[in-house]
Amino acid sequence: MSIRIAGLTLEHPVLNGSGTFDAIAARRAFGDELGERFPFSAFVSKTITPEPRAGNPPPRLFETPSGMVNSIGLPNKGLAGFLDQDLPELAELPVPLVVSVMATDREGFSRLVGAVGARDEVAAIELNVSCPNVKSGLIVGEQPAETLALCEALRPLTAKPLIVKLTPNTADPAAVALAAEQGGADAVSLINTLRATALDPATGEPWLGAGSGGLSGPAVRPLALDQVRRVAAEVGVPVIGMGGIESGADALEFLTLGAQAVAVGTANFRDPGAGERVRRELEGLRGQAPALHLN
Ligand code: RRO
Repeated sequence: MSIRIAGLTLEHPVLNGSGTFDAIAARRAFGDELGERFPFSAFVSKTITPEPRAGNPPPRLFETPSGMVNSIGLPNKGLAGFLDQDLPELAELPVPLVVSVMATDREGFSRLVGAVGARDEVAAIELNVSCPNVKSGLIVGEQPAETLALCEALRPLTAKPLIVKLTPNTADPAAVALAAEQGGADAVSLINTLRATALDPATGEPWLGAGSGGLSGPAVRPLALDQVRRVAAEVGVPVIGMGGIESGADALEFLTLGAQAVAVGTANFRDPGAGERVRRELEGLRGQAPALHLN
């Protein structure tokens, strides 16, 4: 049974977290098979910026108990490169396309939303106001007033649904979510990664080339669940919940606490079939028990 979220019709509630599944590489590897059995009900792109970026210096990943710290730093082709090279390929996916965008100022965000929102191939735009790995990446999403002002500025630029990706690195995520809703967001998604540091055990120096990064994976799931619960209790717009989901049972917990959809992120790196498995397991569990909402 399909669901409607923020103007999107989704065949099931499992999406991918931005930047955790390379659909273009997967298409090359799996060909038509991927088209026939795409694991997610919508595809969320890796975040793009107005200009190309090389990303952060290596190393960019550190494995932790039950998690991972990343400091990728938003490598991407920039707006023009994305529209020319990636969009035609992503448009062939059999599910709605959500393009994630981020800029360091309002003008950059406006350029992105104007250009991406003008493309028929794009179903919705996710505003990434929560990247921990670039200077200024978190300034907007940590503060309700900044989030409100950004959403109010961008809302008139497109009729496409706007999803605001929230950070857990803030005292009151529900206040930021409410600000996004007030500014015209159609949905919120959370959580992005938790600001984190890892040291090289051999030297005691920072392991990551950029010095610090963002923690994801099962280690963050209880915190993500709590933030989703708090946000879903406050906002009227749909909530897309994520943070360490590895199974259908994990996904069901987010739905139980008020999320309308979920995203699989870090699990995709270890198992490209994780999304498909989570969806299957979730379907099985939902067949067994009545829906329960505890927010
Ligand atoms: O590219 C990254 O380093 C990155 C991004 Br844009 C983000 O939103 N969250 C994250 O953990 N890493």
